[in-house]
Amino acid sequence: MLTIYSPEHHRHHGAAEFYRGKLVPCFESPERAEQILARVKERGLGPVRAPDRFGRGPLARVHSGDYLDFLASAWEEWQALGETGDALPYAWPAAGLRRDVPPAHIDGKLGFYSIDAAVPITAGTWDAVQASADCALTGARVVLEGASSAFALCRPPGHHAGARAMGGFCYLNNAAIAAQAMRDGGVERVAILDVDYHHGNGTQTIFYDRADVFFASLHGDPAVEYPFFLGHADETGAGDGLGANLNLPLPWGTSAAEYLAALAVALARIAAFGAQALVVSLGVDTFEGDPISHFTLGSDDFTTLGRRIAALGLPTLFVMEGGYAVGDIGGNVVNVLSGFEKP
Ligand code: 6XA
Ligand code: ZN
Repeated sequence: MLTIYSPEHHRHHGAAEFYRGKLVPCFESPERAEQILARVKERGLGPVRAPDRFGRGPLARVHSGDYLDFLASAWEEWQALGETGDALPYAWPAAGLRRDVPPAHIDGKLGFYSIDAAVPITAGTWDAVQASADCALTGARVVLEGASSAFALCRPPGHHAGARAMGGFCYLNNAAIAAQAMRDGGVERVAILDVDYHHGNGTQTIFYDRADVFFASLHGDPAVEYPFFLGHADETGAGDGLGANLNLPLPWGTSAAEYLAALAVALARIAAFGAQALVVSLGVDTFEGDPISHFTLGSDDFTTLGRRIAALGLPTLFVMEGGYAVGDIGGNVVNVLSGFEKP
């Protein structure tokens, strides 16, 4: 399987995120991508190539123009304040406040365009997130050209980013951008399967009222888990998209057997939808050793996960999302991908 990787990800390296009352070192680190790349090479998964450049066009198919402008200029506006650290939001237009008047000051913009404070913006963030989206778009192109699968080693991740909001380490929604590119490339029905531990709130909202992109997610129950405010089982789509959204929230402590049973439900729905191509939001923070998550999958279970996904028989693009057990992340990711290739 081809891996698409860009070293530009190093240009995004947040110092800290706000978590449980403290600024803590970012769980989402450059080392994650390097560990995955090292295991991809060591285990001979296949060739590794750099992404093509796609520019703003395919990003704007998913994200609003004002949001892209914000991301492009945020660092410069932040620097104009004379600050030396990363830009981080601290005030949000929550219930009762106005969203109809976009703020002019960068502090206001940071909150206006985010859902939380786990999104540091550094000098190289905009370049890194564009390269990350280019990895996903290159993967979509390769699959459109006939490859049976590809792995976009995206960093930063994307599934929490909505059309107009960053959040949870995510800035551009790589999986959504790739799925939209597949649609624009002529695939009539695309499914996105999100196996990250966290609900892909951004991806869900982007496609919520659409019948052409099916979204299925297995994740920690939002009653007790980030992102808390989306991802419940009764969210089934709206308008034309009614029935094209499937959430399978699972409790803390979910075992591999329970997880794989839920996966079977998601795969059956994707098959019934008649998907012609699949995008997998591949997070491995379902791992038992993950420092911020509460499922108990072992490394071998990721091979099974890959095999089960392969049984759908669809052209498949894997897009990297979360996973923070840095010593195991690469092995777990390659287990999924090699399980997919050798079912
Ligand atoms: C914010 C937690 C963000 C979760 C990131 C993640 N404190 N998403 O792994 O998939
Ligand atoms: Zn996650």
